[in-house]
Amino acid sequence: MKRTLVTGANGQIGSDLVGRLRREQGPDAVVALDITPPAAVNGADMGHHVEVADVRDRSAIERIIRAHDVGTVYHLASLLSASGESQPDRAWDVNTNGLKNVLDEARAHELTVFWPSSIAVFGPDTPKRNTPQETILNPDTMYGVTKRSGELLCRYYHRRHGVDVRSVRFPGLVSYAAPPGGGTTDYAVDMLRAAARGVPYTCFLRPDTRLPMMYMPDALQAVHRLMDADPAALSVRTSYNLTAFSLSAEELATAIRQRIPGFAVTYAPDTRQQIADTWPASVDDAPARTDWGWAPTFDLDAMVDDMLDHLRERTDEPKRG
Ligand code: AKB
Repeated sequence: MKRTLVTGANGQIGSDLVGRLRREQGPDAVVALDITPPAAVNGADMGHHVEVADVRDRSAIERIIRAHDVGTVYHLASLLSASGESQPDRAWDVNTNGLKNVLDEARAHELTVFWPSSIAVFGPDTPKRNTPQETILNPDTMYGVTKRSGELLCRYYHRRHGVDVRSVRFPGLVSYAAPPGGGTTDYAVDMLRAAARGVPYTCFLRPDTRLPMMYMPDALQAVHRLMDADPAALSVRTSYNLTAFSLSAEELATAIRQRIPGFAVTYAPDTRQQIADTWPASVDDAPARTDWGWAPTFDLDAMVDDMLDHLRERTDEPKRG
């Protein structure tokens, strides 16, 4: 049996994706890799395999792929946009060389790869509304530069070496299992968490900052559909545009206030505002819909309801220890 390797397994997407893969394939089929050990319990108790390694270390990645007889890699390990601006050298190294290591291993071992790109590939000169699949791609951040370079690497390895690597340009992702860290769209999760705890929130973006967003169950659904698709149907081998809904910080605050009257939000934009200002307000994801049947199921209201339900459950949980 070929196993599935998830890098960046402790991160925002990884935490949810590992759970979904365990349910679909069985715990023994899943190998969760991260640069730090998982927080909760030791790997053996989780049932799936756990590896601690740095994606920049190709020999470690190769050893893990051989040891677990890996057939598919979900390569999620990455620094996000705000972290990338504070640590640009590390962002280049982890994001670009980490991806190249995985693609080289995919070529050597005939692996299928999923790799997330981002709306960060777009820049200040990209059309802001309904941003098309094929458009101007001049990112202003190191994160965006690594994602755009990564997209070109993916297409190169597919065309030149036949590597089956598939990718989507994720918008901001909202989820409750593991918090995001170091991103620009993190404010949405932070605001919902504050609301569920009953504390006021200071937003690091302006109230009118509108960005494309998606709830995690839809993100996982997209990954599943894309990885299941007939390779012949995939017309995009850089990365597919993808969106669910667009949202401003003020609109999120209003949606929360409809459920939690009196929830207080103040605005103190910081350097992340400059990043957000270079990203689109909405994205056209027609090729993903046509090629592999992408269709989101959560809109803003459904997402806010579900997030608050789950976050409140967690807040209500009796503290252990
Ligand atoms: C970030 O804000 O950096 C990420 C992204 C949009 O890729 N969430």
